[in-house]
Amino acid sequence: MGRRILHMDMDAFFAAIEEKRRPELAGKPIVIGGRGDPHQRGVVSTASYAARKFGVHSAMPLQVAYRLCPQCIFLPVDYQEYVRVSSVIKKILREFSPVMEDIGIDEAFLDISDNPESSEEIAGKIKAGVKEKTGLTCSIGIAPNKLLSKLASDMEKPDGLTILYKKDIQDRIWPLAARKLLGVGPKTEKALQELGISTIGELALTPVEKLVERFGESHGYYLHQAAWGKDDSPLVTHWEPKSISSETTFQQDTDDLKILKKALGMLAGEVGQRLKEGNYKAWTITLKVRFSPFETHTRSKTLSFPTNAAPRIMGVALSSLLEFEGKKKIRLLGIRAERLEKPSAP
Ligand code: TTP
Ligand code: MG
Repeated sequence: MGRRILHMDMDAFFAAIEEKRRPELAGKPIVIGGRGDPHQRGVVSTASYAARKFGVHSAMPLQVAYRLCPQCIFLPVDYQEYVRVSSVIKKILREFSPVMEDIGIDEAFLDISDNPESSEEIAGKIKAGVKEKTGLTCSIGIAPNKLLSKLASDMEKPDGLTILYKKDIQDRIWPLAARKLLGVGPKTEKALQELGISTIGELALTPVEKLVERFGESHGYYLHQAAWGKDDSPLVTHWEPKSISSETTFQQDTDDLKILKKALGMLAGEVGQRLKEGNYKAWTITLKVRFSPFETHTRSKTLSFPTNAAPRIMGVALSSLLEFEGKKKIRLLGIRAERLEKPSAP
């Protein structure tokens, strides 16, 4: 049957979770961002569809959102809860294929090529499972590759299901704005507009030489291929971490060295343990210190040989801590192991 890639993206994710746990908010214009106070600094994480009607959108300053929609309900970000819901959803997806690329808190690609059920059946079961376990709706796109499936999941939001085949490219993809393509950000969009290109169809019909001249070999060629719906990139199912870290916030801000040392010891133990589990050693140990209320500093030290030993991590972090002149009380401590390497087996 060929390759079948499914892309799932939750609808108004953070806002939908808040609506679900506070039924009195259902259908109301709600905005999630920062500490939930539109008079403080911070940006909009997301807005419910009712709030989007007022022009409120992600990444907009909260104060601007308030000007557009003073009657909107502003709520703080509860990241912990959203991560919990996210993992419930990812677990449901994995029941339909072991090959999943996790690309964000509320979206993922799933390779369903080897699943014997029809695309409609799989999508229907995923939607029902997500609804049952979380009460939320998602939008799903299914297509022969990642590029098209991501476009598809966005086409009938919210609670959408779009199945695209190669033959649909001219009718359904070409009318879309070029910026909808993966890899076309604001900069590329502007450059395309200068070339008189605003839709994916116009991009497809532009000679590839012209694109290569403007964007260079690799990006120019990519844009041409993408506009024709071509993409054979594999799902990335395993990421090597760039760093391993752990942090802790004190119940009460403190400058008591005994308490601080104990916390560092625990953090170093945890980071060391996780390094060992992944068979990593780290060249750089970074200490993070937050003084009350929001003043954060980091201090990195690079070692002469890499380590995953908790006592050594603790020693480096402690020497960094002692470099801070002890005056202010500390709210949070963190240790991050960076520049990881996998020592080859002996
Ligand atoms: P999106 O999937 O981009 O948005 P959404 O799920 O809120 O709405 P849609 O129905 O259009 O998919 O992002 C998922 C979550 O990620 C979103 O609920 C909040 C968070 N987020 C931010 O914190 N900042 C941002 O700039 C964006 C785009 C998202
Ligand atoms: Mg979403």
